Amino acid sequence: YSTSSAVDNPITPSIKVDYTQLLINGNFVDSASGKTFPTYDPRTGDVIAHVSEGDAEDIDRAVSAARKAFDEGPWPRMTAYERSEVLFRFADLLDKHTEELATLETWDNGKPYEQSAKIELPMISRVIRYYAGWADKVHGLTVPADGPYHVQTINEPIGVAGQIIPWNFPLIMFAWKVGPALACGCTIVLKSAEQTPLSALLAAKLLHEAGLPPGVLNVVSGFGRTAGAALSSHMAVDKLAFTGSSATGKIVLTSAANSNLKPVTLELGGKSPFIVCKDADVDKAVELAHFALFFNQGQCCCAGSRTYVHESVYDEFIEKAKTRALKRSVGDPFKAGIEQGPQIDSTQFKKILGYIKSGVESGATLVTGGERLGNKGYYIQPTVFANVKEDMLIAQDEIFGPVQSILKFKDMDELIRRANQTRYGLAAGVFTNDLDTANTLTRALRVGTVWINCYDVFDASIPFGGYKMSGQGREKGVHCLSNYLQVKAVVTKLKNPAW
Ligand code: TXE
Repeated sequence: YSTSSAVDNPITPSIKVDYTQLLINGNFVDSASGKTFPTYDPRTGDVIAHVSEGDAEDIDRAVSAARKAFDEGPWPRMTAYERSEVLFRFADLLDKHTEELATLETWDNGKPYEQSAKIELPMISRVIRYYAGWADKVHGLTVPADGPYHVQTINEPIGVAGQIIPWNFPLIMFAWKVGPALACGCTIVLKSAEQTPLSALLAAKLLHEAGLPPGVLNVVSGFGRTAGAALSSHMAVDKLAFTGSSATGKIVLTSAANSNLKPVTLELGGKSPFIVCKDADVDKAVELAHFALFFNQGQCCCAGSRTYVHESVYDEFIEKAKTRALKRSVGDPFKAGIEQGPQIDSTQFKKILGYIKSGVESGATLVTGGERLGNKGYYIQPTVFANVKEDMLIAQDEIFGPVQSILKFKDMDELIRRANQTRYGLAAGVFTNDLDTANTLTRALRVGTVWINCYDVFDASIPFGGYKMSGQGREKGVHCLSNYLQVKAVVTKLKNPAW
């Protein structure tokens, strides 16, 4: 690997952390208990800052603020255009503060700074602008019902939205959740992930600077079992949106049902196939398959984590995948040219090393990697396994790390059966120039997104979500709006039906 010596000599970030308290009703406040928790730098395991730790009482305070801001306004009663103006101003502020936001994101999460600043921040302001544009285009229908009635539908905001987000893309998850909810006129209590609480606080501060009234967005940092559980079971929350593991997805769905039956959208784990067909240009396929798996340290719900390669190009592919993994530049994410930083924390780090061990023990061939890198922090060598079979744990479970599992296939029917042989159904990649192969696979794969000759294309307008245990509902695009709306039918009797 072209590792950087900076793995053991981390660069000091150029900013200081300004916001560590909870954001409730437009003010930064301590948690009711006064407790704080540390957030760590994944490059070293050192503490970056102590952050206010919200639990049930703080969620209660935040929900009351959001409830009042919804029930008494002004947010849901402002004109849709006024709401869109706030979001447009917020997007401008995101652009203006890119350096600060990207620095916090990299510091707290470990992802390469160039990725935070040049890929993610522009995506984030783009998503906000996309939903800003929708605010005044959410409208109902006129319905041609039988009888002497004039019938219309009105789309109304659903109310107070509870939103629980993970640590792998803290700001992107913030934008995907907050953008559509605000455009629809909802108010929000957002719980960030305990590993990465920092960037959401700064983003929420900027949203207030853009003109968001107090109480419309409340941000509570804290843990899942306390703050997250209190939010998902709260009786005054009207809707819950969750992104995280399938195991926790089941828990939040259950507590939503057991409390007030609030509707839930879930964006959960995946084990997505990336399929390299026999006609593929092997060099290009290797590069795309590498990106599909290793991007963001492999910590993507839609990572192409089962690389299926046709037997006719399999040996060549393995050799080249190895060469590419060896070339991957791993090091301090603040250094220029770094492709891979550390994993998020020691739990994930140990989980990934455990899966690598299990891969070796179950008989897969370790082609390269397999060890930690450096002596500090949570860096892992880019790892490639060949001869992987579906019944191995590494082909079934979400590893969420830089571990590529390569499987060999022969014919299409067999491939389709095997690619669908998973409890997940988030995404798939297909690499081919054959139209019929691409169309057949697109129709046969039970997944929410098929990327053909591309991967991880996340335009704001494209719906994203999973089949099977990868989730329920869709985010982004027009499809996400319905998550935050209620439909009211209005039936008016006509005195003179002739008109
Ligand atoms: O996830 P959790 P974790 C997968 C990935 C990873 C594994 C575990 O495989 O290795 O999940 O990661 C909150 N009630 N993904 O433990 O627990 C929690 O505080 C309410 C895939 O981080 O799902 C955090 O805010 N909330 C994924 C959020 O849920 C609870 C991204 C996610 O944490 C809660 C992240 C509870 N009882 C991990 N328990 C993706 N789809 O992209 C936890 N939380």
